[in-house]
Amino acid sequence: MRVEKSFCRLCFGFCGMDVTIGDDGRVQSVRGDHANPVTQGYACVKGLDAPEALYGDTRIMRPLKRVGDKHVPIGIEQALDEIAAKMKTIVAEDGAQSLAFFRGTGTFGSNVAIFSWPNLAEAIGGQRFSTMTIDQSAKWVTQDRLGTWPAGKQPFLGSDVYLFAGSNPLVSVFSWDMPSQNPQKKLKQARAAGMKLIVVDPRKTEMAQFADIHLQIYPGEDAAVAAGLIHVVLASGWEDKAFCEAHVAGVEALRREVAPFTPEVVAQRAGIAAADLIAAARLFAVESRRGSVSTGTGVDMAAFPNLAEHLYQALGVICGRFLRAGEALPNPGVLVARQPPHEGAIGPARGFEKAPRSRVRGAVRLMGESATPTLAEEILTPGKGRVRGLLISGANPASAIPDSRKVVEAFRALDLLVVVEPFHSETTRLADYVLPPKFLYEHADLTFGLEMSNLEIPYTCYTPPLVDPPEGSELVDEGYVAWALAKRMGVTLSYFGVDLDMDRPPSDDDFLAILASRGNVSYDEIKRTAVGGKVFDGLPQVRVLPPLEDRGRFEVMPDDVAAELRSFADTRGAAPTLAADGDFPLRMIARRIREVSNTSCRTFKSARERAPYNPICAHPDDLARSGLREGDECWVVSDNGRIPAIAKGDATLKPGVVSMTHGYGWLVGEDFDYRDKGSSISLLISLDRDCEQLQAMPRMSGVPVRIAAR
Ligand SMILES: Nc1nc2c(c(=O)[nH]1)N[C@H]1C(S)=C(S)[C@@H](COP(=O)(O)OP(=O)(O)OC[C@H]3O[C@@H](n4cnc5c(=O)[nH]c(N)nc54)[C@H](O)[C@@H]3O)O[C@H]1N2
Ligand SMILES: Nc1nc2c(c(=O)[nH]1)N[C@H]1C(S)=C(S)[C@@H](COP(=O)(O)OP(=O)(O)OC[C@H]3O[C@@H](n4cnc5c(=O)[nH]c(N)nc54)[C@H](O)[C@@H]3O)O[C@H]1N2
Ligand code: SF4
Ligand SMILES: [Mo]
Repeated sequence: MRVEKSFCRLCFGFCGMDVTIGDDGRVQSVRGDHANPVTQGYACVKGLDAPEALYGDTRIMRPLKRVGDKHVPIGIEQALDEIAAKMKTIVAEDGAQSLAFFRGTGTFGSNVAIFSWPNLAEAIGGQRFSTMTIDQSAKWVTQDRLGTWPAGKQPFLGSDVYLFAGSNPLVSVFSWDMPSQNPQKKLKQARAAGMKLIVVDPRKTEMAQFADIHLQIYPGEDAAVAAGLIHVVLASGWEDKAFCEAHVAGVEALRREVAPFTPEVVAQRAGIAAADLIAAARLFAVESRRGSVSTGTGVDMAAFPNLAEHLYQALGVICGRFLRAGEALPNPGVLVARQPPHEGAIGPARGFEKAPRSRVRGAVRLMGESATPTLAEEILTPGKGRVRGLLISGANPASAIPDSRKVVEAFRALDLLVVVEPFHSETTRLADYVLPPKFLYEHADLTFGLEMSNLEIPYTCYTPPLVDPPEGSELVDEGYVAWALAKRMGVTLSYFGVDLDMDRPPSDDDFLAILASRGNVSYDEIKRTAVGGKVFDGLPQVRVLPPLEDRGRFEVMPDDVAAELRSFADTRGAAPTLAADGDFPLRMIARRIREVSNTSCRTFKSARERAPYNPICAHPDDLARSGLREGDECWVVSDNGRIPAIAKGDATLKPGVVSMTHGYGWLVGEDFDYRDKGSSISLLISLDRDCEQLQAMPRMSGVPVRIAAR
């Protein structure tokens, strides 16, 4: 028996782990590594269930091929030959755009997978899809319309205020702005150092428990809240005038357009007190000097996501909450050496206006990606460019994309469905080929993802592979799959701009060496010194340079955003809708829980014991109004379908708002026992109605529903 250091990759937390390996070469147990400098012993139930994840009976151990309605084992090279032959036929008949490559959150567990899959798509000329466009695509739209600041926002560490809207890092262990490794500890430290916290969320979440001001709004009213905050700031003269003068265009248009959003109007729409909105604006803009706005999925999944996201970020902009010339970046970068940026904005690129639109619904492409909400239609709509082949890595879109009835129908209509996936899932059930990868402690990796998001210190962690794949298995290296398909298609796979040698199969180590080659520390040194995690304190600081003469400007109120704000102002808002006793008087929001990650980890022992199904949570008064008691079996009904559930009272929810965890259920059309598998809230959401115009993002939060006795 031996104990080795590594890190968990089941979510973005990348918690440092002590892994106990038995004499049989299998992982016996894991526990949080207290010596890890950033995660300091933190680990959740999913991560601690690693032996179950690796050796449980839902893991796939050999490549599979569909024959009739059964999956049978197939050798990997044979599978790759057959897949490539089919891909070639599709390309020859209909062009490369008829092949789609989909990347999901599972690839966050492998740097090789997350970057090689889109590169395979690029090399072949296929369409790229990912979960970003059913998650936080509004962030990409906002960058494109507002502009960016290369030096970054004022970092979380050292700030005296932060506003979090629709983000609950204490459970999701994810934030774009707050270091979310061991999130409770990070938050408590910041609070102890004097940080004030404003939380905008329909539920009194784990995060809201720490808030100085909690704006408990109706879902879908973020645009009103953000417009109202801006209104108060501008009306009171609390904006950073020098910053606006130097770096912002459109402040007067912004002032004019948010004028209707007085505190009283916002209070009425969002169901909050006007005084709380004013207090939040004051706390953010004048009582604090440093700190910014951070949004999560709550904002970007509700109605008007592009508008809401734009306005929240614009609030940070008019208050000038960015790093300025002379200030040091929080992290000079270990795996990527940061170059000193100039103070100043890069004006809106509006790339989505230039990229060719999708042939269905005219949806825009963002960052070169097609919009996932249109994937089913791309498959089902006849014509040139129809998607006929779908190659998926680390995703379970048959369950995770809303309106799964339509998605499953589309997947059944494909000529080729390939899934790279360690576990049986709704999507593998439909696949022609399933290629199971090495997973978790079976492969080497780096904590690169942290450096790209919210890590504010020069930390990195390397793990070698700790255990061999289980005996008798045939598991693939994810990079090898991408390389081997590229080779068979006669194209060159690249990785971070480096063309791979197409005569010699690359190892994971080759990929990781390329990844680390742009860093401040050599890959060899990282491998030698950063097992278990290391903070590279000695790296020289990178400071922001003075502004350039011809710098760009943020655009806080371009015409299209103004038009959206006006049409938003015309909507009745959630509050009147809730008051009216319509068919669907309640608004459903998502609810992440520690036991599962989207559709993943449901089958682990921890989830089966602690959260085998997903109850519908409602304020006790709403339960009573629906004629239900705690534990009653019921239906949750929307205009798109109905699903079984069990009622659970929860006073942390705003009355009128209900919540249910996504990712549960089983393949559409199959019988299942709700108490054993839960049910899928995807079925309640429409891909056709209530979508954001540009990128077809469906309304996934604030979904109108009712609860009815069963
Ligand atoms: N345990 C676990 N961890 C996860 C995941 C998981 O499923 N389980 N998923 C991972 C993924 S893919 C992602 S993208 C991240 C997401 O990470 P987060 O964005 O932090 O996701 P949530 O924890 O769902 O927090 C969203 C919050 O938005 C609130 N909300 C809902 N509707 C609205 C609204 O209209 N307005 C506002 N202001 N708030 C609203 C919800 O009540 C909730 O508290 O988490 C990741 N981490
Ligand atoms: N109604 C509703 N729907 C939602 C959401 C919501 O809040 N409400 N959240 C949405 C969000 S934010 C997202 S990001 C999507 C997520 O959509 P998906 O990414 O499709 O869902 P996951 O369950 O995260 O799927 C990850 C898959 O990767 C597999 N996997 C794990 N590790 C590895 C690995 O190392 N390699 C490979 N190849 N595979 C691996 C897992 O077994 C799992 O099947 O769901 C979205 N769906
Ligand atoms: S799943 Fe849990 S243990 Fe693993 S990285 Fe995420 S928070 Fe950490
Ligand atoms: Mo996500």
